Amino acid sequence: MLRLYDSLLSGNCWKARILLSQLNLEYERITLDLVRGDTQQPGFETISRFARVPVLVLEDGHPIVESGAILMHLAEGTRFLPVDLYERTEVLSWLFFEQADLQKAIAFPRVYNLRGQASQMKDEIAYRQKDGYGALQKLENWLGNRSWLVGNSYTIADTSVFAYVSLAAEGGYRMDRYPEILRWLDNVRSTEGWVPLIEKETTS
Ligand SMILES: N[C@@H](CCC(=O)N[C@@H](CS)C(=O)NCC(=O)O)C(=O)O
Repeated sequence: MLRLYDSLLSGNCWKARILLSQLNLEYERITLDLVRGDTQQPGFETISRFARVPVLVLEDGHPIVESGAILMHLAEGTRFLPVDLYERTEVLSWLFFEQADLQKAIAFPRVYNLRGQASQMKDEIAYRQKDGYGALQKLENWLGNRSWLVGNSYTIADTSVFAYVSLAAEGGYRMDRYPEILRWLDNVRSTEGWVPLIEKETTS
């Protein structure tokens, strides 16, 4: 069975869980505690060479690190990754843009807020947000009247960019500035098999 090493609040790990759910794939979930330092434990680097989550371990034992690589691997041959070379390349463009321009710009302020370090880290937060607002405006402009980032259907470009952008308010970002982004976030939330960051326990 597939095995996913993740952590509870990580947007990068959430991307993998959304796609695994949308593909209806069963997997074993091992949730690490980052604050306790689980990724730094001896031996974990044999699973994750970068000592980070997410890691997807395939049925043959090969580990895949980096959320974008996990999405690419899982989406191959499915409707979530186009066959057309130009559209596949466009998907990659969004995966790279997300990592370079959006992910840290949102994740760092969010982590400082969640850990109650906002006032201590206010200069760092302002620096990150300056970059983040620039990237969000580019995303807003692109979305214009589009429903999806690439072509006419939902792809892993949307999954990838969705995760942190949907968490940006937790990083102190004023998301009411971006009506097109808010509309597109709802589109992604409406896709079949989408799962929230934290799945509530069901009571029956
Ligand atoms: N570029 C990586 C980033 C992964 C990453 O930053 N993971 C964080 C959690 S979101 C982590 O594991 N940090 C290690 C730690 O805090 O100990 C990806 O997209 O998978």
